[in-house]
Amino acid sequence: MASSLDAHLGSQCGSDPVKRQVADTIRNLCGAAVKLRNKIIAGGEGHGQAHGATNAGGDVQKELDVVADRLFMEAAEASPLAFFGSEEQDEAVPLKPDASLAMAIDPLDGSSNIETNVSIGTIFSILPVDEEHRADPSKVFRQKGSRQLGAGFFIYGPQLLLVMSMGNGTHVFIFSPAFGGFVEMKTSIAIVDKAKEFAINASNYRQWDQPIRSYIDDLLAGSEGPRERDFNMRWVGSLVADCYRILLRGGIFLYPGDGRKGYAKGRLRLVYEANPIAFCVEHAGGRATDGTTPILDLEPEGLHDRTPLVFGSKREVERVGRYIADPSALAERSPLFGKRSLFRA
Ligand code: AFP
Repeated sequence: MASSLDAHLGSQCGSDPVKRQVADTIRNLCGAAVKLRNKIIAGGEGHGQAHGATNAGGDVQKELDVVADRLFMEAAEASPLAFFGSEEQDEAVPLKPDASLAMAIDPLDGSSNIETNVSIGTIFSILPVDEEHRADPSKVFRQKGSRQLGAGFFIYGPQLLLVMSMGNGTHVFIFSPAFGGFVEMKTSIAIVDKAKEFAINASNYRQWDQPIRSYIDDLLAGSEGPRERDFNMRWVGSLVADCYRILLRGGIFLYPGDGRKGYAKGRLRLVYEANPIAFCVEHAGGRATDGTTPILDLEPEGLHDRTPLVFGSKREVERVGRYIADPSALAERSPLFGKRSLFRA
């Protein structure tokens, strides 16, 4: 019989008091996720409608964004957290002054997909709080992702799933109404090294820098191009769903910076999107970078900082880094590259 999330969390913590607090926080998040899932299943005309406000990042808030933010804020208030930072709120909210954890969250990722009944999710990142953060709270969410103590995401899709890591493998749990909680579905996921699929919003092609265009051109050229094999493309447009697919069957996801106003560092948020995704991907043996630098090594400038994001199968992510860092070396490497320009106009 599959073991419960509770048993798994217990095995991850031992007698470590901080890990126990991380586990308690994740338990509370699960309660909020089940409530949100029930609201999504119940439907409602208004869920996908604009709420009439924009969030800190300038995105139009949907009714369900606001519901999700309230549910996860309540879960945060019940948890051993000193600070709560949400995509839907301008500033970090102080909670229990003496607590030793902080949490950043995207309460509803993929909200532009709500009315189309496509998978959506919640992404969370749990960080330590030290004396320096109490002295200057503006530093709490400027910690590198490598300092995360736990991170993961829920997917509200055909199944309610939790993908999470506390730094010891990446694991998947499914909500079982019959059991009344989450049970283990996959332990210690290992992302395959060789990618067959790529995910990118190709409508931005003309806005990308040349190395990204060249990389995608070479994937599209398939067996007739320098890669000498065909690739498939999948793009859900919900980061959680694209990430879960890549965890299960490999591939690469790219949201690079582009030439649109405000998109120099892409669309995705470092603290509550890229960092937790990178934590789960790296602990599953994959890679996550901003093109060249590991995501988990980046120092956020603030809660709502953006970053280009490339993640997935290790070899493929590293290859993108070579296109960016030294395209001339790639042009010399393959005889096929020699016959054609790497940077086509
Ligand atoms: P929304 O939550 O506003 O729908 O944004 C979803 C998201 O942050 C992420 O889940 C997708 O990968 C990405 O945006 C898609 O953005 P574009 O459709 O603008 O390329």
